[in-house]
Amino acid sequence: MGQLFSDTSKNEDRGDLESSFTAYFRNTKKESKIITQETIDSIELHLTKGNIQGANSIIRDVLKNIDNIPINVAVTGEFGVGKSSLINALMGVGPEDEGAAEVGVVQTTMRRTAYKHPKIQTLTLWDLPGIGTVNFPPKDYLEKVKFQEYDFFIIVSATRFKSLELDLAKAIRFMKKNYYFVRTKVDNDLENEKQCNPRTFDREKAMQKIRSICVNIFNQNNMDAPQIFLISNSNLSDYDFPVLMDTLVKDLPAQKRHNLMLFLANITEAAIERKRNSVQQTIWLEACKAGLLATVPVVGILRDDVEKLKEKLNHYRVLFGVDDASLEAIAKDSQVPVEELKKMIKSPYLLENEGETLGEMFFKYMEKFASATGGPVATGLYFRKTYYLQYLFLDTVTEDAKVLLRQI
Ligand SMILES: Nc1nc2c(ncn2[C@@H]2O[C@H](COP(=O)(O)OP(=O)(O)O)[C@@H](O)[C@H]2O)c(=O)[nH]1
Ligand SMILES: [Mg+2]
Repeated sequence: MGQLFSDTSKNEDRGDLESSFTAYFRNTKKESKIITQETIDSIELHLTKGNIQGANSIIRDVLKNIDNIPINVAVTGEFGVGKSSLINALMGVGPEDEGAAEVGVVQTTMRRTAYKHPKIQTLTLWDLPGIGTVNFPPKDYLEKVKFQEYDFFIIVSATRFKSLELDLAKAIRFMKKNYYFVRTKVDNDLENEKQCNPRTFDREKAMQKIRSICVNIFNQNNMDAPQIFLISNSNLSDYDFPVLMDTLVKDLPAQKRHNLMLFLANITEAAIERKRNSVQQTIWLEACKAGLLATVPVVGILRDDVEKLKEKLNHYRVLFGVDDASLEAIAKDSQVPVEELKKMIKSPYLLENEGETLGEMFFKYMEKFASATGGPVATGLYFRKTYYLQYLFLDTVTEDAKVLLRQI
């Protein structure tokens, strides 16, 4: 079970909102926090001083910004290196899905092309023509592609990186932006290696060989080799694609992480967990915001809440790829009928349990929660039931996404 509240055994959480808040974010890993340390500090300071309005208004702004903050990613490389495939992989869409980048087509335009994530409109991936294609010096190239608009660059190659691409990286760093080197099609390299040396083939050694070829280019150009991500767009969970996703999230400023985490594909259990952790922080912040302003505990679940809860559940199902449209797509790809897929998971039926009201569901969940944490949780902290239920929904879609990942 995930950790909605702080771990009470550590005694940091004295049950009041201030210590619960402090403990919750202290127990959240630095690289997965979705708000900056300065923001956490200032909320804590307001709470220490009893300035409820101040704390509340910061949390309200944080929540508003988190959903609206844009992220722009530049993907650059020559034709045929796998840029379009990588863009689709990052968005978690198949090449034939709506909004996907077309794979295997020669770009006829020298202009950049924008791909918007189908579920997260604030996220844009930009397909840029390779620097070798346009043959501009790095500085001019960066100006032409509007470098200042991107959060970071991904420089893609399917063979060796070229000197011009290394110079481009230097220029990007000079402009105080981040870049990542991605070497695609390692599946092909490994396959070739295997065919050439069927008896002595060693996967680790073959990977190491590709890595050192890449690193040598940097050394020859008097540059420290950065981390190079060896990936296959045809097999994302193998090789370095999951490490690439982790690194992108870790390096982004905290306030942008939430959107990036939501958008990254569910290709490993760790990625799904990270998504859960991120959404959980937003539920927690929303609960704190509501808790700060509440004067009287709301014991029941209002009719209004039920509609909002349904919306939340549907939203989480979309985010975790277990909504009806995603199930249809998975069914098509995996040749498993939708009805069979639905039998494996719980979220489609969560609010359809005959005879069980949300109130009953809440009590059952609270019992489970209390027994898992060994006692009453955050006693002084006032949370409305709806937040516990959102947490239950989040748990359910997380589990569903993992079940589907294991099945297909
Ligand atoms: N085996 C293999 N093929 C790939 C990989 N990435 C892309 N391709 C193939 O390489 C060709 C060009 O890919 P595309 O994404 O269109 O490259 P772009 O021109 O850089 O956008 C297509 O036929 C892809 O299917 C990969 O990692 N492994
Ligand atoms: Mg392309």
